[in-house]
Amino acid sequence: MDTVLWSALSADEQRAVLKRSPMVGDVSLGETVKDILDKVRSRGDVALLDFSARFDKVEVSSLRLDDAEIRAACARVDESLKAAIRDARANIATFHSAQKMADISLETLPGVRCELKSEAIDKVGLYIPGGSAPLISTVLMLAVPAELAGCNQRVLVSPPPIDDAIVYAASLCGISEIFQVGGAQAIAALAYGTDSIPAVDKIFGPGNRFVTEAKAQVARDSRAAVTIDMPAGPSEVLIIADEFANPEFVAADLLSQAEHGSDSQVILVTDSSELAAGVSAALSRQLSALPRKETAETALSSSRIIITDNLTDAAGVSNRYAPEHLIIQTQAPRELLKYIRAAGSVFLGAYTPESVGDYASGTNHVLPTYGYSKSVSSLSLADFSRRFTVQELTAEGLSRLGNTVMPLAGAESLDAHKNAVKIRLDALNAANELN
Ligand code: HSO
Ligand code: ZN
Repeated sequence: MDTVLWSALSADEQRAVLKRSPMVGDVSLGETVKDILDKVRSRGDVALLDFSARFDKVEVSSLRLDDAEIRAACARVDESLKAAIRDARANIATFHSAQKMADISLETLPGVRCELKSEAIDKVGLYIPGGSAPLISTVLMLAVPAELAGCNQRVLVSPPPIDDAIVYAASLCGISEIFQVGGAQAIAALAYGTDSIPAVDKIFGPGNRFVTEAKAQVARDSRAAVTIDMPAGPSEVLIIADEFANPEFVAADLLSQAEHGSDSQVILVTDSSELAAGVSAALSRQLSALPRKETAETALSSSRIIITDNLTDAAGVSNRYAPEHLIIQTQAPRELLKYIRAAGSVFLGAYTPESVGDYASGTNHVLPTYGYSKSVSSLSLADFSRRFTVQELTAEGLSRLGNTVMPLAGAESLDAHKNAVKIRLDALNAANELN
């Protein structure tokens, strides 16, 4: 990892150090994905089976897993893994069920009632990546809040051959509609529907650049009327550490992020050059023992260590970068927390590795990347519901509010708006005069 002295950098160099590689794909990615979406829209299930054979090199006879297949998959999962999945699920459920928001109902004026309500999104699609690391934990992060929010139809898609533990985790969360299809074609199926896969209202979950591009394209397509959870880029961690941090712990955390993918973003910000040197040494030692050494090594080669004059500056660097995960391993981590303005999820202290949040502490691991943590929140129960408002006025309420609405409508030259109030107030006055 390159080491740079923050205060010695020019403004341009500081910008360059915190720059991410471009997220959106090139023109050809956009066109390839558009072509896949069009084919699924016109040819449905046939296109899905073709794409699975071509891209995943798997011939599936049926897209949907039937009950017997689900039972058989669950039976193949090791008991100790099942217990860990159940334990993680319990913690995630505890934290997410506490996120239920109370409805609001109040009068802004006598006779003017306003309400804020929230209802579950009816149909949700959950995308679970497959490949070299089948993300069992992502099933829990999506399916637990979807179930708690009360989403009626929860459809899970994952590339074939679908991992047994993914099927177990999904079943544990009450999901029975499991389809073995992945990539951009799976996103197309969720957006437009096919004979076997239902169209959903919102699509959740991480994926490779084809999946990410497909989510972006269907979200822009009014024919689909589907929304997505959040924009997604490669996974990231930024660690702020001081001289009191254990360099072995810091190195282990950097590597746990780096092993996700060769494009993973890993940054260490510290006010201690001794700690920086210690982490560099620990990194090479720990790296050599990792099975995913090559992936991690590539990610580390474009990562950096930034030395700042003090910890407040370190927090400033972190805020500019706006990481997905922020780990603070300093003597007083909570002290720094108050300076943090942008981070998807924060991990405080020596005994809080990112891994706990990735799997089982209870927080959600679907988080904003690519600097979006400045304004996008970590996934929560609220993302599985829609909020809407209700209002109801009595005649008295309208009489009071009319003198506020009518001048505003008049000033906007929207006479029909004004008249919708006036016609009622006139009717009320006429009725009052009769009495
Ligand atoms: N760090 C990933 C989540 C994950 N890690 C899943 C392990 N499994 C993105 O937050
Ligand atoms: Zn992870």
